[in-house]
Amino acid sequence: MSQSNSQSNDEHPELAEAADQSVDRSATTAASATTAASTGSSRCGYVAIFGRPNVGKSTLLNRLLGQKLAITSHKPQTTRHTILGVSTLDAGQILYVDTPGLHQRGGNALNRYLNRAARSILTDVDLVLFVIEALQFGDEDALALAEIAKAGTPAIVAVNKTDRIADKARLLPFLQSLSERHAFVSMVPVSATKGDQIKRLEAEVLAALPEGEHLFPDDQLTDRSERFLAAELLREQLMQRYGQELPYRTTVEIESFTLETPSRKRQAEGPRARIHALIWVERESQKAIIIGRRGEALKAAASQARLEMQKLFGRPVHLEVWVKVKDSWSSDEAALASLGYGEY
Ligand SMILES: Nc1nc2c(ncn2[C@@H]2O[C@H](COP(=O)(O)OP(=O)(O)OP(=O)(O)O)[C@@H](O)[C@H]2O)c(=O)[nH]1
Ligand SMILES: [Mg+2]
Repeated sequence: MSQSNSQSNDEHPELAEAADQSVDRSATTAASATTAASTGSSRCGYVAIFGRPNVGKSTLLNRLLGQKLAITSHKPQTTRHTILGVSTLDAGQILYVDTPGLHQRGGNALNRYLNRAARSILTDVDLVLFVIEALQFGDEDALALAEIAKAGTPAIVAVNKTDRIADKARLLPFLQSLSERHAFVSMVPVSATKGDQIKRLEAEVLAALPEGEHLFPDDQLTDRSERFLAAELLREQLMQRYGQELPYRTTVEIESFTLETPSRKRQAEGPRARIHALIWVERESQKAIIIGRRGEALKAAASQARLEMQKLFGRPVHLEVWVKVKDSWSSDEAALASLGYGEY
């Protein structure tokens, strides 16, 4: 199934290479990179955003960055790959690493991979931003906290989704019980969707980082390539649009990503990204659902993904999407590796 049938143009390998570079803020619209304080008081460090699935880690990352980078959905286990988000501030640089939610369902190779990816980061960072939901602390939260304690890395807890709590006084005993569970550096109730208390959280995070100069250029947003982000933005549409189980049986691979020289008429828009994406499913029946009646479901998903890509990359995008069946890709380690789920 294809959104359009035009041919790929590989005439400009140098542009294709550029598409593999990490994304910088100058290419985005909502960017607000501020100047660095190069005086001695600058702080810089890595912060893992960690917690059980669905607590709002990726939403919080996007809010802290002031723009959408990580994909989000109401379904657990949306994030499958760690992603770096660089926040450049006057007083330093915060290097956030969003992680897949830590979960109890051990299960198949993909589930094991997700837990390994999340856990392995904890000892490599300066600080953990532990995310939980307001007034909720269940077994999976306890599991995540035990991992933090084991790693011995200092942690700040962000108590998210406070917009759902009408009577904020109820948070006080909850915060008290949290402080008895672990010696957190600080505890900050926030709402990632509303933006409440985000500046306070940012200040607490910055204050907990070591002194140091910026590690990334001030205009850089992430270490991930446009190619990677394109796959993620298409996968986000699958997570958001299709029924409960189906998205977990799919993954996305970018078959080719090239930048085309614009025609003279469109010179001002800059190079256009031409992207061929494959959606892998495990059965023919799943393929039929993804495509939908007369291709309408896939067309809607692809066109929304294309708009999101244009926004993040700051350039025009031409997207073609195909759906293919690859038997049991999510339970086979070799198939996972071939789809970019590397070893940890
Ligand atoms: N009401 C409310 N909902 C929120 C808030 N933050 C996130 N959400 C919602 O919670 C759901 C999960 O958000 P994500 O950011 O994808 O959660 P996550 O922790 O990254 O999930 P995984 O990647 O699966 O581990 C989405 O439907 C968000 O819109 C918040 O502050 N308030
Ligand atoms: Mg996430």
